[in-house]
Amino acid sequence: MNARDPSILTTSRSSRLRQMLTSNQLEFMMEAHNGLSARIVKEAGFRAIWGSGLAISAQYGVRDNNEASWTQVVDTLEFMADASDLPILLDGDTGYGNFNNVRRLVRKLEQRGIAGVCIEDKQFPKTNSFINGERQPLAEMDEFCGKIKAGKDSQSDDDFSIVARVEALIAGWGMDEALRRAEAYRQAGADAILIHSKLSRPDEILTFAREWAGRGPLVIVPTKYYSTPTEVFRKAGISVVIWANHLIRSAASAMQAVAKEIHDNETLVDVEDRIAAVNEIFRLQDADEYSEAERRYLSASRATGAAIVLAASRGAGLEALTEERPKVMLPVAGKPLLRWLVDGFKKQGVNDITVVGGYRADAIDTAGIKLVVNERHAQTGELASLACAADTLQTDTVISYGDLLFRSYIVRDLVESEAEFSVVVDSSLTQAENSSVRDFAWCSAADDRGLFGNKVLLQRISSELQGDAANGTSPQGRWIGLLNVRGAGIERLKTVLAQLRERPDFDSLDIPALLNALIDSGEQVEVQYVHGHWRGVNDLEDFRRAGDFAHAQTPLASGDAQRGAAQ
Ligand code: SPV
Ligand code: MG
Repeated sequence: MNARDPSILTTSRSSRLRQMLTSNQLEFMMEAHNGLSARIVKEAGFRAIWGSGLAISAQYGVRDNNEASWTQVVDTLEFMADASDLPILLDGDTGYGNFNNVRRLVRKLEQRGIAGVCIEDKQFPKTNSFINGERQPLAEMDEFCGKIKAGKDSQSDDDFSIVARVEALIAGWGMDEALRRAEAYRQAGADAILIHSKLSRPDEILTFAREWAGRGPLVIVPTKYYSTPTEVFRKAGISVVIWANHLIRSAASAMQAVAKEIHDNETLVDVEDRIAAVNEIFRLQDADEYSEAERRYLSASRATGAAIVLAASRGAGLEALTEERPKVMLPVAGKPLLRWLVDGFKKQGVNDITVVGGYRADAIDTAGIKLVVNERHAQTGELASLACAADTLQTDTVISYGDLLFRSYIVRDLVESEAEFSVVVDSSLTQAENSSVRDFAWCSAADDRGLFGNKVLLQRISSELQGDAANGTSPQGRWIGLLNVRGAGIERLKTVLAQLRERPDFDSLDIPALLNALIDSGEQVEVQYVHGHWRGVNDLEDFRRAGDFAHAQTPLASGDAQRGAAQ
C-alpha cells in the first residue's frame, strides 16, 4: 500500500513505520524528545518520529552516555506516544546491555506502542558518535547479530521493526567493514540498516549506498552533511532520512535567547509577542478535549459550569442609591446583590463567572469573578454587553441578569437540563401588575403540574402584551432573566449573536431579542417553569422587598420569612 494513502491512519503504528522503511520513495523522520515535541512533529506534517537518544538525554540535562536509565527513556516514549499517534522509532543505543536486555526492551516497547527500535554496534555504555567517534570500541559483529536475532525473536507484532546501525565508518574501520557488518545484520534479521557518517560531505554514505545496491532499506542521519541536497539522497535510493536533533537544538537556542533577555531587561514586555501564547500551550496540551470530557463526565455536579452576568446598568428608578456604584453592588440583607447571585451560582458548581460591568464598573467587587467592561454601556443594551463576554462562551454557560435573587433549585434545575437552550419562566406572572414587569413569555404549553416533565418550548418573548407576539393570546409567564446554553448550542448562540451584530440597531437589542432570533433560526428553547421563588430588582419597591427575600435564603431564616419569600 502506498504510504501516503489516507487509510494509513487506520493501520497500526508499527505497520506504518514498516511501510515507510520499505516504500520505494524517500521518507523523513523528525526527532522528538518529549510529549510536546512529539505533538509538534506530528502537526508539522511528519509521519514518523525519531526518539533520539541525544535529544532525550539532553532534555533531562544529562549526557548521551546512557546516564538516563533505559526505563526513564521508555517512560519518556510513553508520553511521546500519548501525545502523537505517529510511529516512533526509538534510538535504542546499544540495546542497553546484551541480547537479554534487547529482548526485554523490545517487549516493553511493544507494550507502549512504539513501532521500532534502532540499535547500534557499539558497547554499553555508549558515547554519542560525534564525540571522538573513532576512539569508541565497536561491538563484536557476531555478538551484535545475536542481539538482532534475540530482538526479532521476542517481538510479538510482526510489523515491529529492528533497525541495525553500523558505526564502522564513524569508528574509522572503513567501507569494507561497514558493508560486511551491514550484510551480517541484514542476514540476522534487521529490517533496515542505518549507516552513519560524521563527514561533512555525503561521499561515504553514497559509496555505501551504491555498494549496498538495494539489498534492504537504508536509513541515514545527515546531521553533519546537512548541506547535501535531499535529491541526492533520493537518487541514491535511501529509504529514510532522519533529522535527528533539530527540535532540541531549536528549543535550546530559543530558550537561551528568551532567558537571557528576561534576565537582562527584568521585564517580559519585549518577549511576549515573540513566544508561543499561553493559549497555544493549552492547545498543544489538548486542553479543549479536557473541557469536553469534563462536560461529559462531570455533568452531574457541573463542577466547572460557567455564567455570564450582565451588570452594566445603573438601575432605572434607583438613581438615588447608585451614585457611587452600579445596581448590582447595592447591599441586600448585608451583602451586595451581585454577591448573592455569585454565591447562588457557586453553590450549584457554576464557578467560572464572568460579570459584564459598565456603569461604575470600578465599584464591582471582583472576588471570585472575572470582570469584563462594556465601555459603551451608556449607549448600548444587554446584547452589546453579552458580546463583550462572547469570548468566554466556550463551555456550558448560564447567561443571567445581574439583579436577580433566586432559590437555589432554580439554577440547579437549569444547569441540569439536557437542552441546548433553556430558560426559566415564572408562570405566576402573566399580567402587567406593575410597570417594571417585562419579558412576557409565550410558550408551547401553559404551566400544568399534571404535565410535569413534558417538554415546553419558548415561542416568543416580548414586553408588549399586545401586538405580534401576543397574537391575541395571553402569555404563559414571564422570563426571569436566566438562559442556559449547553454543548453544541454554544457555537450556535455565537453564530446568531454574530448575525445580530450586523444589524444597525444592535446597540439597542436585549437578551429577549437574542432568544427570539434563536427561535426564528429554528432552535428549540426549552422552558423550565417556576412559580415565584425569585426576585428581580428593577425599582425601589423591588429593592425594599429583596431584603426579605434574601434573608429567607439564609440557613437560619425563620419559617415565616421562608413562606413570605415563596410569594
Ligand atoms: C541520536 O539522535 O541520538 C543519534 C543520532 O543517535 S546522532 O546523534 O547523530 O548519533
Ligand atoms: Mg543516539
